[in-house]
Amino acid sequence: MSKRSYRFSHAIVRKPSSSINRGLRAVDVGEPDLELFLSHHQAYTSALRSTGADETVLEPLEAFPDSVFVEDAALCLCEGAILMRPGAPSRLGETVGMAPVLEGLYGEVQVIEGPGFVDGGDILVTEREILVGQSARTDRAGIEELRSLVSHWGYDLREVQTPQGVLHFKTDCSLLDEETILSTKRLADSGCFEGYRVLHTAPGEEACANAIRFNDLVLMPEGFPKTAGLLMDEGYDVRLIGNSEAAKLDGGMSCLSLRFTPPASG
Ligand code: CIR
Repeated sequence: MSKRSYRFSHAIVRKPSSSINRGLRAVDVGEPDLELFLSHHQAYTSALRSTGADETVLEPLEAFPDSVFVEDAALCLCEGAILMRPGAPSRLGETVGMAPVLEGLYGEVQVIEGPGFVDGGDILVTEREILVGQSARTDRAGIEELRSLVSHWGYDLREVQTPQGVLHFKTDCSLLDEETILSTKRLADSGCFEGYRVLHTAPGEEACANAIRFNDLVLMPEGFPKTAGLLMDEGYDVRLIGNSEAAKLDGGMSCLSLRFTPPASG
């Protein structure tokens, strides 16, 4: 098996900007501290780089307070990249800054043109399929447009439901390897992971479901010892990354990067 769903040669990240205090959030639990966010971001990018991956670090975009969450602007597969159409009006323009970066790595880039919307955070790519959660940000029209693009590359796309009140599908789950998903119980109970091995986040630790498998590492947010212990016991090489400031804006590990292996010709 190729392990293309978690073995990557590249990552793209964008530094948080000083406008981060205007970032979107479901519940206001206080302003994110830029200095602390930057130091967490540095720990995150070093962990990705430590696996041998090439990293593109983009400069902050003041006009887009949520642009540090680069994952929502694109879907990057081995065969090609697709610019998303983010469902929050304040984030729609983030794809403009991402287009030239992806064109540099992939050559031609596909685009979700609309009228539908898709946020990258609602897309979970596994070894066998692409799951896309309908959510407040991702609608059926967007999912259908995405389906038609990825089907040209031979991918099966399965529409699933992001739980009510949860920002993105991947807020509640992560891929750990070709057969294993880390998920909150509330999401797994929907039955969407039938056929996969599911590890549940520990009760009360639902906020750490958004982890990432990146090459040999699993990056997960600091402060969730029971779930971290479970993953270590299962043999995963876990790196704990401070996430308190991104969490104030409903962000976790996956949101902070695009992870992929572009075609050699890109
Ligand atoms: C937003 O509401 O769009 C940002 N504050 C958080 C985005 C998190 N992204 C993700 O889960 N992929």
